Amino acid sequence: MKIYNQLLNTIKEKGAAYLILLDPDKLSEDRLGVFLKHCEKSGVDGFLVGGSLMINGNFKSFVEKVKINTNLPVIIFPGSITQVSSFADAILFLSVVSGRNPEHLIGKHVLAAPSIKKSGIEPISTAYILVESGSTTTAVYMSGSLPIPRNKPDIAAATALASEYLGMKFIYLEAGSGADNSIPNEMIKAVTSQCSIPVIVGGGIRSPKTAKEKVENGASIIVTGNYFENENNWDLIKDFASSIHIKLSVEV
Ligand code: 1GP
Repeated sequence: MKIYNQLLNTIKEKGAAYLILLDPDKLSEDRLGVFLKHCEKSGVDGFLVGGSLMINGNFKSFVEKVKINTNLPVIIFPGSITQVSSFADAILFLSVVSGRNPEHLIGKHVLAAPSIKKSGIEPISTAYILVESGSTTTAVYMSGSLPIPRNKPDIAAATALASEYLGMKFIYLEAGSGADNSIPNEMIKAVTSQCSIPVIVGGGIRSPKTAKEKVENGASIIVTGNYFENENNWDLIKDFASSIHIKLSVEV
């Protein structure tokens, strides 16, 4: 089954899906296998792999190692056009629709499309919406674009709706990795009340309670990254997963 359909099924069955972002620059390959197994046992639904920079990590060997160590979907969340690998199952084909930088709206995509085709992985077109979250995030800086002000849910909703009309399959509301503040609940509500495609929410989510609030306001997929780069927090993965899987917790 295609990864996109698999995610839609998970959302339908569990109320929302939980993805963990693995940044090759920040996670040591030595502990990767242990971490992935722990995530699987804790109820995680899949992994995003990517990073804004690739300073220490080796992207291709990292993706291969992830794929060898898990049966869950492995989806590239590219920080640059070099982050393509046939070992992954799919790639979020991101267009930074919150900005007006043509390179991140279509330019990089033209360069990346042939290598994605060659790799055989599934591209999932995703409207990437950067939202102001306190201080300048790496995603905002690297994209050379302005984020949507966090007190302007209507702009986010109109942007998301336009993206749906353009044929995008997911909306990704991004506060940025390690953001001071996560995406405001009112903004998630405004976007999900306008759109019929699933909305991914990530950036600055550091507690199961916050994750649950995002789902209650309409998010279909929650992404966390930063928080579990600290091994001391691993015990909480299960709590995050059960807070996000709102349908399962209702039935228990
Ligand atoms: C970043 O949305 C993801 O692209 C995850 O953010 O690392 O803050 O959890 P965090």
